[in-house]
Amino acid sequence: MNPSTTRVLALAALLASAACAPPAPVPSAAAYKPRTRDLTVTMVPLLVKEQQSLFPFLKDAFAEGGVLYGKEVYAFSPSTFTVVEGDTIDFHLINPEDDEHSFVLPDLAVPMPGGTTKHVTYVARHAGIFPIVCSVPSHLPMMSGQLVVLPAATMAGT
Ligand SMILES: [Cu+2]
Repeated sequence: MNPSTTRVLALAALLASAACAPPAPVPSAAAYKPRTRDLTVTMVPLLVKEQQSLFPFLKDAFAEGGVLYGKEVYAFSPSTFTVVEGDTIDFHLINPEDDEHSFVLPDLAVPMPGGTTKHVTYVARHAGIFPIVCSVPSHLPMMSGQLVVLPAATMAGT
């Protein structure tokens, strides 16, 4: 093999290896920057004793042996919140009626007497799905919700 042929083969081998080489690393997307999110939550009655004249079926439901005996149905509106790990949540809580409620998350318990509004700050430190409940026994298990905290790594570049 003459020197010129050797050089051509070496060059071809070099080009072939370059073509099969893994692509250059793409710079990773910018890390997620935690945000502050304003969330307003209103505590609302859905099926409560005051409605028995409006919905006659409630008399049986609330009576002893009825499907809602010892209970009333209230809700957080909205009841599911989605944020990202590291976000700060400014909860604006509103209880417009005369019944007492509470807003309970891991590491947070806010009593909500009737006719009150409260502003509380909560940092979503860990990814996961966390229950939100009202701790008044007659409101459980219906008055509940979820805080969904997405992993920050999945939100890079957003
Ligand atoms: Cu409640």
